[in-house]
Amino acid sequence: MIDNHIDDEFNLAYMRRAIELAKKGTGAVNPNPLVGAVIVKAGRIIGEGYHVRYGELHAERAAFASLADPAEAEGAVMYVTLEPCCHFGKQPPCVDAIIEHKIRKVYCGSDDPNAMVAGKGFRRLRDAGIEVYTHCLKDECDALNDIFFKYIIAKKPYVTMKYAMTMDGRIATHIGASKWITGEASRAYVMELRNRHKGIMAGIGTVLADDPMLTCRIENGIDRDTDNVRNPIRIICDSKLRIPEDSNIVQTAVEIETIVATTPDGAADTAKCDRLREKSVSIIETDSTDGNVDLGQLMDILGGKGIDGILLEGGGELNYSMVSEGLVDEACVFIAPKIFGGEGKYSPVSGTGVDVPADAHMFRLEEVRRFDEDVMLRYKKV
Ligand code: AOF
Ligand code: ZN
Repeated sequence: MIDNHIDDEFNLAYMRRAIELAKKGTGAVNPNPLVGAVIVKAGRIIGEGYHVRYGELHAERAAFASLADPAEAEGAVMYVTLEPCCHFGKQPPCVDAIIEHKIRKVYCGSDDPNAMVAGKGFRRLRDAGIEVYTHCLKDECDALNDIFFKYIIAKKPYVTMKYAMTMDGRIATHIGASKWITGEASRAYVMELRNRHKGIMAGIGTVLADDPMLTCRIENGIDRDTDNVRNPIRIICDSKLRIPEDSNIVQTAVEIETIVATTPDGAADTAKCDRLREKSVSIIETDSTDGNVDLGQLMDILGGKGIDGILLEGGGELNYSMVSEGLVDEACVFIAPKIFGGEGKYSPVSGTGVDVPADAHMFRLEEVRRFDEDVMLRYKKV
């Protein structure tokens, strides 16, 4: 049950503003959450802020820092998209700042599942006599932090599988040509997805076929005020260490963090490993039972390195392996209004496949969005 006054149009408008602010941290706060905060007094916004960059001020303290005079906060109302923290991390507890500034009332969106916070933030505020209302625009606030919510509990990356296909489900023509399937608007959105995820993952097949860069090329269409646009860490699954030393990815590894994940078999070529390392490529070796990289183990290792989200832009084999091992949390499927035909070799998800429909890997439809003549369907794992 939502309290009536949470639904008050002014409250919703202030929380929407806090959500807009939170989004400005996209690409720069990981593995922390996106958080925005607004301070309101006498029907006027007197301060606002957001978590700008990992390790820096939290949204609430950024909002206090924006006040013309800190004393103005006395008796004001704060709108914050996430439960305020109550622990010492890289930053001191936000609840202390809220109490010290004599805020009268706090509206929050999401609960913070971080075990250090998880309800204790709300309790500290209430114990200090502050009125606290939770779950104001909860769904919208929660949608900011799918990545954080998984990572803070599981310590494994949230994986978004992305692919673009034709109406007949092809990711390339029968001779393997794939540039381009979708239009510019879809491709621009993919750059936003690359910005949102700390890592981007592809298979060696994609590297050999397309020699991609896997960088984030955002020119417009995104708020660049904060200069937050950065390239994701590139992760290439390469069981046999076939990656060409003159590939675009290896050649640019000095500037853009690059990881090659391989097996004991691939790592046996120690001379190649050394040459790749000299070119700044990091090599992760996982166990292997079937000749392939152990993807579950790889996710644990990447999580341990603080990689909280991965955009999976695999070919069919890698996509299927990730899906069948239950490692895909979300799928963004772009469909272009064209038909390629052909034998069906170029499928977005291939592998062995299931035998009967009852064994299908199930997802729930979350969003249907149009990008000019393309559509994007967004699904979450059930
Ligand atoms: C907030 N407001 O803006 C953020 C919060 O190491 P630290 O100090 O940056 O703490 C990170 C944790 O604090 C993070 O895991 C999450 O629980 C919370 N993030 N909390 O009140 C913010 N970014
Ligand atoms: Zn905080």
